[in-house]
Amino acid sequence: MKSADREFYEPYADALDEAFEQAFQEMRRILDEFATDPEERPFEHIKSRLKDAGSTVDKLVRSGLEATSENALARFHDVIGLRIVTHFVGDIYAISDKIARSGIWKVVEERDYIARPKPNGYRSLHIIAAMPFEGLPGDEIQIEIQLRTIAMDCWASLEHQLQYKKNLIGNTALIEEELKRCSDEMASTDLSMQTIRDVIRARSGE
Ligand code: 0O2
Repeated sequence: MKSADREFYEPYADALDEAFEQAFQEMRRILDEFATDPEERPFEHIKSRLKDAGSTVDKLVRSGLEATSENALARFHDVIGLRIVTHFVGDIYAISDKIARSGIWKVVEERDYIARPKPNGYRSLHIIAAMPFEGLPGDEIQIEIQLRTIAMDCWASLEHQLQYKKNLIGNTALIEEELKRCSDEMASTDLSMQTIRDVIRARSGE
């Protein structure tokens, strides 16, 4: 953890560091249950991040809360974030099932932005999961797990890049429309790729 973040998250910084590591290892364990052969894995990569002090303080202020680490850890579910990027849409739901049955995490909420994309075209499955952890407020930590395909991740990453640049120009309606169109086209490709995989699996008797 960077020193500015450590300063903000005290007196919970050590416990948070441990919880962060434990959450990541637990997710690796769940994912390894699918297959040890990298070729057979249902995911492309996994990323983890601890929300930095600056964004956490901004969010606390926006939420009308006092900017303390206790408030952040007790009220927010995204201080620890995990992102799993899969090859196919079906893998997202297979992994989310395993998470729900892991016994370690209790699923608090599921936000399915694949079944119901955000109006701007954002797609992902978000799971808010609670993990017991002594030494943190309430002796637990809530984590945001984002699951998305490579195509959804590609769109989100490009849209994020364009977000602040877009604000430099006037009429953004056309750009927003185009971003939404790109997202819909990528979702359509995701569906086709899933169908191709299902056909291959059925024919090869998998
Ligand atoms: P970062 O750095 O990725 O963490 P909340 O988190 O509860 O305050 P909200 O709107 O209730 O906010 O949560 P939501 O939208 O379910 O999830 C927020 C996170 O999802 C964001 O985190 C992004 O990672 C991602 N996300 C949501 N909408 C979009 C979008 O339109 N475009 C892109 N590129 N990502 C999105 P942060 O905190 O913004 O950033």
